[in-house]
Amino acid sequence: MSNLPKVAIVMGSDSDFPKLVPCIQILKKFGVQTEVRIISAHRTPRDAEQFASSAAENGVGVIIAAAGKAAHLGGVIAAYTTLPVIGVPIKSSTMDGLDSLLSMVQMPKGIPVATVAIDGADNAGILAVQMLALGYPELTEKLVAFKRDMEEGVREKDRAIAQEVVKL
Ligand code: RP5
Repeated sequence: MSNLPKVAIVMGSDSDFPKLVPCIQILKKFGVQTEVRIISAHRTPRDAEQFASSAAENGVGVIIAAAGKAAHLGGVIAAYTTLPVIGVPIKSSTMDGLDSLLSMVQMPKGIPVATVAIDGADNAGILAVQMLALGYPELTEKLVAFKRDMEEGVREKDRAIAQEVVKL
């Protein structure tokens, strides 16, 4: 999968990083290369423009943008690229992340940001793999195996809970 595009993970602040670890782990599990950056839409807006407008030519296939509070990072990045942008609203100290969620999900028409759940970094990683898989069948095979493992995990829990109920 040497020519597989990278997934860029951009966060507004280093304080967002712990929430993004599951996303990086998922992408690694699928063998997808990542580029992880801290770029702020309001503190380093020129870097946001520079990064987004050159991402495609730098081998990026999907961009994941994570930010909290007035979370316009995904929207600003999406304005400067035709690559798909997935937004991860980060739960900040106030409003439980609803502020971040609405800032991302309520993008005006023309500039979509495919927003996952508040702190839903793992789903952002899976969605990015699904997007790349459209052009890379080897990723589809891995996604099929991933879903099969998940199914097996739930069935195992189903069997285990039946044992617990018997003991009641
Ligand atoms: C946003 O503001 C960042 O994405 C972060 O979630 C939030 C707080 O940033 P810091 O004040 O911790 O740098 O831009």
